Amino acid sequence: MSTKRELGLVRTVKAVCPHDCPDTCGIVVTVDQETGRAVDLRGDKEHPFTKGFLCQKVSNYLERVYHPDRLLYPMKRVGPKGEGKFTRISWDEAIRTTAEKFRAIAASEDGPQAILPYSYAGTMGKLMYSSLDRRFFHRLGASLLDRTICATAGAVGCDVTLGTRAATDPEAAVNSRYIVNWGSNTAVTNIHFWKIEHEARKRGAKIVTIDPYKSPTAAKSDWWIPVRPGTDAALALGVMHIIFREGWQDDAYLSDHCVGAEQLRARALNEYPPEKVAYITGLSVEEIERFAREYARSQELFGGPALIRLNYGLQRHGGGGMAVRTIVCLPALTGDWRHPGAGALLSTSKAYPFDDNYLMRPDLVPKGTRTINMVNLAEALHGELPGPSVQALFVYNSNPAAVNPDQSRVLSGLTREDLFTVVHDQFQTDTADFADIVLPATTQLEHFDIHNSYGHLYVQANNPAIAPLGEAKPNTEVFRLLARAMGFEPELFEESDEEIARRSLREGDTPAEPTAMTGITLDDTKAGPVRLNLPTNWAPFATGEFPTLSGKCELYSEREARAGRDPLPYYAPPHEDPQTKPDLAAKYPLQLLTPPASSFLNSTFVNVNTLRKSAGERTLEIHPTDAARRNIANGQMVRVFNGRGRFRARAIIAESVKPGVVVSLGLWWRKFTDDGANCNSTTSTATTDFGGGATFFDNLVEVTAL
Ligand SMILES: Nc1nc2c(c(=O)[nH]1)N[C@H]1C(S)=C(S)[C@@H](COP(=O)(O)OP(=O)(O)OC[C@H]3O[C@@H](n4cnc5c(=O)[nH]c(N)nc54)[C@H](O)[C@@H]3O)O[C@H]1N2
Ligand SMILES: Nc1nc2c(c(=O)[nH]1)N[C@H]1C(S)=C(S)[C@@H](COP(=O)(O)OP(=O)(O)OC[C@H]3O[C@@H](n4cnc5c(=O)[nH]c(N)nc54)[C@H](O)[C@@H]3O)O[C@H]1N2
Ligand SMILES: [Mo]
Repeated sequence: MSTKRELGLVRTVKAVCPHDCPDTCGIVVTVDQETGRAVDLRGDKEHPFTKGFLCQKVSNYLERVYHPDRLLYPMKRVGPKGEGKFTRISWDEAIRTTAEKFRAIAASEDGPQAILPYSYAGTMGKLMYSSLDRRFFHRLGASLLDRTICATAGAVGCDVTLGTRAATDPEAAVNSRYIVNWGSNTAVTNIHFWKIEHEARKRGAKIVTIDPYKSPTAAKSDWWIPVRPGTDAALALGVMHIIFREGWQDDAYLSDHCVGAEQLRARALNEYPPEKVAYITGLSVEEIERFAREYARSQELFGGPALIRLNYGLQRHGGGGMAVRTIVCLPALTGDWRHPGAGALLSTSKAYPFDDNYLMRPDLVPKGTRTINMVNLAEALHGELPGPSVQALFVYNSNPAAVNPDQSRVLSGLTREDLFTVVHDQFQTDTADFADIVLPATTQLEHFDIHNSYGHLYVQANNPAIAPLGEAKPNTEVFRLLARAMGFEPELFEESDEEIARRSLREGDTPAEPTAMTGITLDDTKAGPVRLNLPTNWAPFATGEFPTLSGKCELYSEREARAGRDPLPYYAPPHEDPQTKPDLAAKYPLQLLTPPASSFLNSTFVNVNTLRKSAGERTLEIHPTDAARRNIANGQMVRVFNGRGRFRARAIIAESVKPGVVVSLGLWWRKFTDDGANCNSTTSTATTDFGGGATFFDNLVEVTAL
């Protein structure tokens, strides 16, 4: 290869990792000019944030791109639903069949709302995630999908307190001296930020992890705080109690930039004494007192401000939205928002002013169109939601047969003979097995896209490196073809992907007030990552300026009060809480957490042999006391079950969990299991208090030896 390189027979292309991860890595792909094949893929050393290193999954990306199981042409079903028997058809037939079906449903009594698009974040590119697809379904008048499966509980929770997502400049976090990974497996799910935490540690920072599970992050931290699942709001309120009791609060920040400090103080002091918080959270009073002291006094004790790296684990419980709303009050009490890289960091995605209205055209949605919460796919497919029953499902960027809660009911819904299902994917996923029509999708190496990030502040274009494999097509092209077949207005769909990207950047606009993207052109981003127009050491709330109604940090929320809800933070127990649901816990006493395995990205990569081997097999980590009570030996196969379903796993007896908690790392494909189920056979479709989010980790089960 080096000779080819010397002879100028290879070229390099700047690409972007499209997967659902905060890091949004810069990638360099080397392509053999003679064969057109990508021969090397590595991290872009010139990327200021991701700095040339990739995770294990994407280091092996060419194995995924050139996988022998790539879908290469459209197919239609020939066997029973779910069996996965298909025969090749032309694109023309696939598009025609789909358009005919959509037209017939739209013209029927049920109307177009009987059609449900189903997508999530298989790719996070602005074009492939949400552009012509949305325009198409909006124009069609299909049911709207509320994309709640991951981030909405915390997003709405943050909004209540801050008016936006909790954000700070991730690169400035090296300045923090007390870093709390709160429900965040940073070492696995956000590896470039973990590197920054270590940079801070070299400068004297202490790293703490609050997690019921001794995750790789907890194991490598200076202190693991094993909170009981779903009780983080109580812990945060206990910390507030101690801060107010000791007078450690930043009174100037509270009075200048916050509303409701007095009310919050009264709530925390009266209702969340450490003894009560210890009972709820399963922590000792000493642990709570020590954490509050270290966190609130990090300047004196560690020489700098504190940062909470807040992530998704704590959101996946009944009270997940309120937990986030509560935790993001803390930096106002301590005044940590004053300092760059301190405060709290959930997601930087809102820092990017892409023109989403232009991309998705919500104005095309017919008035009165219903919205279906994606977490309730099981209910939607069984006709249990208001409005017409779902007769057609179009799945792309997602694998609901594996990732959705209540798996067995999702599968029985997908098995309905009268349901017309189209799946557009790169692989024959568990969901594709239930399709009537399967469409082959390009990978990121084969199409163009433009990206924001939810973990850094750079805009990046993904330049295509290779030609599409087989007859694979990008999402945008599929919806162009469908729009043509439906006879929809060409001006909505006949725009090139690059043109859409330019318009989404608002290229050429000269707004009265420049934005974080003014002046950033597509051509700049094609050459490499471009930082948003934000100051170095960006600290959005250093001098208040919260984008709430009051313009302040809303410790007390007038908006919540007007909506008839509690205007102050409080602890809401999980739906399936052993403390408050003793009857349920008598049958299913263990709280099951099913976070993703590090070698997989949710259900993506499970079919890549190197990564599946690295993940090993399905396991269940269980505390020695809980194992002994059930006569479970280390390494023995167990059944994990509740009223919704069951799956098998190999027991690992370990103190990585406290008694009462079990962990099974997630999202296997059914076809790679011996029982045709994954952990989502046990999870429920109950939703979070804010944002209608999924409650994957709010899940009581029992375990027996097999
Ligand atoms: N390698 C890899 N990286 C990923 C992903 C992946 O699948 N694999 N997924 C990507 C996606 S889509 C997302 S959303 C992010 C998720 O990023 P994270 O939120 O970091 O990931 P999780 O592992 O879901 O949850 C983090 C931790 O929360 C803990 N947890 C569970 N319940 C509670 C609780 O009640 N309180 C507290 N304090 N902690 C709790 C879990 O045990 C887990 O260790 O990661 C992204 N990055
Ligand atoms: N029990 C449990 N369940 C969970 C979670 C958990 O921690 N525990 N995590 C939850 C979270 S955080 C999330 S974000 C969701 C994720 O749910 P999904 O977004 O469904 O994620 P993936 O499993 O990664 O599936 C994405 C699919 O998109 C396909 N794809 C990739 N690129 C393209 C493209 O360009 N075009 C098309 N058409 N398809 C493409 C991939 O091949 C893959 O099959 O899962 C949730 N489910
Ligand atoms: Mo996610």
